[in-house]
Amino acid sequence: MNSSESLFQRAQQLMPGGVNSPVRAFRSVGGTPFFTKKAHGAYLTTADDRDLVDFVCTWGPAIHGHDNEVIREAIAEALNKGTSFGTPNPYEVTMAELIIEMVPSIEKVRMVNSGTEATMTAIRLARGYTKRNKIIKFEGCYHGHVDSLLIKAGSGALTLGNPDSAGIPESFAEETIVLPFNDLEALDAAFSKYGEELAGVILEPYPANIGLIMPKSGYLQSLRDLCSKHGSVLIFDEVMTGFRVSAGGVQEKEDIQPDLTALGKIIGGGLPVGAVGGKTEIMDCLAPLGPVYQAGTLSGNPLAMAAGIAALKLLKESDAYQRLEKMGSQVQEAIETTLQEIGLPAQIPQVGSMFCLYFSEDPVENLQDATNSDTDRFNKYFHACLENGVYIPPSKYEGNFISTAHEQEAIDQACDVFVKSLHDL
Ligand code: KE4
Repeated sequence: MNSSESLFQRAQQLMPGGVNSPVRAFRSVGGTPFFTKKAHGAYLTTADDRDLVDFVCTWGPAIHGHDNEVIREAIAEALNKGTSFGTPNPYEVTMAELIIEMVPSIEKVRMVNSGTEATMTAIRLARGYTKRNKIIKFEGCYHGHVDSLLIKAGSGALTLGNPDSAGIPESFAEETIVLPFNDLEALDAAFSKYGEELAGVILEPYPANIGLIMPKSGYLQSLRDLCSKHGSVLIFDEVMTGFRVSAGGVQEKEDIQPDLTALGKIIGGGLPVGAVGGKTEIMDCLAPLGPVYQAGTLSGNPLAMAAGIAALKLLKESDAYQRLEKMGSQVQEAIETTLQEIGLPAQIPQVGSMFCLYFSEDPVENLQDATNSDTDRFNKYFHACLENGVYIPPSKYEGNFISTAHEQEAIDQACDVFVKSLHDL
């Protein structure tokens, strides 16, 4: 009675779409979503007692795999002292010190409870600090379900075909300018037209809610220069890429200093968390110091802080990124070789432990290219992988994640399945 099928039947009577987050519903790939009853290392165990190699990693947080012993013990130790105090606590100080040490541009940080809260706060800070209203975002970038950012958004919004959510007043949308990513002309034109009205620009520096798209050479630097020239706040949404592509995120890899950074996922070790950080002069606009209000009952709660501190220390003290890059390259090469063998046109961008697969003849450089990639073929590939014991994200617009726990058995097993699934297409 507790099969995924029966659980989903019950769930659909109780929760909209039977889920607590839309992308989990398998609406674009079709079929009934499996329920997970436990997870360990690189594997999920479903309610139907199937063990699956997991390339979703709970959408990014599980960079050390599931049920990591060090993180579990850190949570257990914190749990012995209580769950939430609603007062400052020592864990928050340690977490703030770690984030400031590891992320190049962050001088001060505010903990929140989700990536959405982090980007929402960053937008409000940019507007409060500059006393301007307009924001630039990019087609397909997803920054959580923030009213002024759910416009031509990616991830689940795109998967379900409603990148512009209902319920957002025109007056909000008018303050958001949406540009194609990687298009320097469009960027120049927007700054020429709106320059002094622009409070800020927010982007995923490596957009991974439309698959995985790399910025063209010089694009991020041009964006940095334009923001500096016009006094607009440059916001890197590194909720996904932070601590994922390197210890200091994209901003460390590309040596670009944003003014504000949104973080989440990995810094909670699997518990609810987000953070916004950046230049002191901007961050000090936040209450109780400044006029930009922001608050949260469970912000900085000791359990999420303890889990996140353990996760970050594991990254800091190990050669995790070299190991993750090695596995990412192994997957990329296995798929690339197979695509050439069978003459199947597809693109497989990969950076470190992030990759995706577009069934597209041409390189994918923006939302339009990603949308044009073959959805039916992706969906067949998704189900072939799942039938063979590998769970990749249930949407062509989502990125895949590898954890250090995938070494070496799970990654070898998965590569065999990827190759077989491509041959079966
Ligand atoms: P949360 O509010 O879901 O913690 O974070 C929102 C967010 C912000 N910025 C970026 C770059 C993100 O990728 C996300 C959330 N990512 C999606 C997956 N692409 C979360 C999965 C889901 O929505 O269920």
